[in-house]
Amino acid sequence: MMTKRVKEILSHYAGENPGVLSNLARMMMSGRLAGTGKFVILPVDQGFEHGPARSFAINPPAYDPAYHFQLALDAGCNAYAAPLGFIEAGAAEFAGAIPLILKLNDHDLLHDEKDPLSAQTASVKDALRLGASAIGFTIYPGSANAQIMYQELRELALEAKSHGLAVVVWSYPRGSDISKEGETAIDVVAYAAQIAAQLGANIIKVKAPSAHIELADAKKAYLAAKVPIETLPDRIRHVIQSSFNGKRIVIFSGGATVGDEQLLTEIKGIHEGGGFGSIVGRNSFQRPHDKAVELLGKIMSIYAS
Ligand code: FBP
Repeated sequence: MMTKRVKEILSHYAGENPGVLSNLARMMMSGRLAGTGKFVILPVDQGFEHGPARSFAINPPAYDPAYHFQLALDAGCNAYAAPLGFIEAGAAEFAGAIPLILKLNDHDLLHDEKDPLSAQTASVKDALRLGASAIGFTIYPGSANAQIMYQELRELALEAKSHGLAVVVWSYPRGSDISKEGETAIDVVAYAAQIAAQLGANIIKVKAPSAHIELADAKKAYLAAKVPIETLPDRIRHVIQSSFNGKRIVIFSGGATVGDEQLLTEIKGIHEGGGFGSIVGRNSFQRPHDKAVELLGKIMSIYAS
C-alpha cells in the first residue's frame, strides 16, 4: 500500500511525468524497505569499474550474473543496478522480480586516468527493452572531462524521462585538480550532489563525506555560517540540504569491503543524518551469500527504525 511518506517524497518530483513517478514509486514500494521511503540498492558494476578478480575472486559465485539478481532479491533490496551485460544476462529470468537500474556509462582501470571520462555503454532503448525502471549514469565533477559527461547526461536524462524512466546519478568528484582527500571532502561532496540535482537527477548517489574542506572559498563560507560538519550525521544533513533541501533522494555508497561493525556504524550515522539509504556493492557480494543477506538485513533494519 502506498504510504504517506512515499507520497510526500513523490510530491517533490511534481515536475516529472507519471511514468517517472511510477518508476520512483516502484523502487520505493519494492523489497523489505517498501513504503518507508528508504533505499538499499545492490550495484554490481565493479567487474567493469575495478576488474573481475578484484571484484569477484574472493567470492567466486559472484562471477555469475544470476548470482547478483538472486542476492538482491534474497536480501529484499529496492533495486539492482548494473551495466548492460549483467542486466541482459538475467533480465529475462528475473523479469518483473525486482526493479532494475541500467547503467548507461562505465569506465575501466586499464589506462591511467587523471581526468576520468566514462564511455556510453548502453542506451535508453536498452533500458526500455530490458524492463528497467531507471537509467544510471556516472559523472566525475572535477574531471577535466566533466563537461562532456554533464552534456551527455543532459541528453540521456531528457530521453529517459520522455519514456517514463527515472534517472539515477552517481556523482563522484575526481580529477587532476582535486586531491585524494578532496574527493570525499564535505564541501566537494555537497557540491557534487548539488550538480547532480541541477542536472535533473531523481536519485543521487555520493560517497559519505569526511570533515575535510577542500576549497578555500568554501571554507570561508562554512566558517562564517558555522555550518556543523563535525560528525557524520552533521555532514549527511548538509549533503541532503545541498540536494534541494531534502527534496531529492540522496543515497550513500558502501565503499570497499570492511567489517560488519564498521559498516553498520557508518550506516547508523547516515540514517541519523537523514540519508535516504545506501547502495552497497562490494560489502554485499564480496561476502558469502548468507552473510551478505544477513548484513543487508541489518542495514535495512537500521533504515527502517
Ligand atoms: P561499492 O558499495 O562497492 O562502493 O559500490 C558503489 C559504487 O558506486 C559502484 O557502483 C562503483 O563501481 C563503485 O562504487 C566505484 O567505486 P570507486 O569510485 O571507489 O572506484
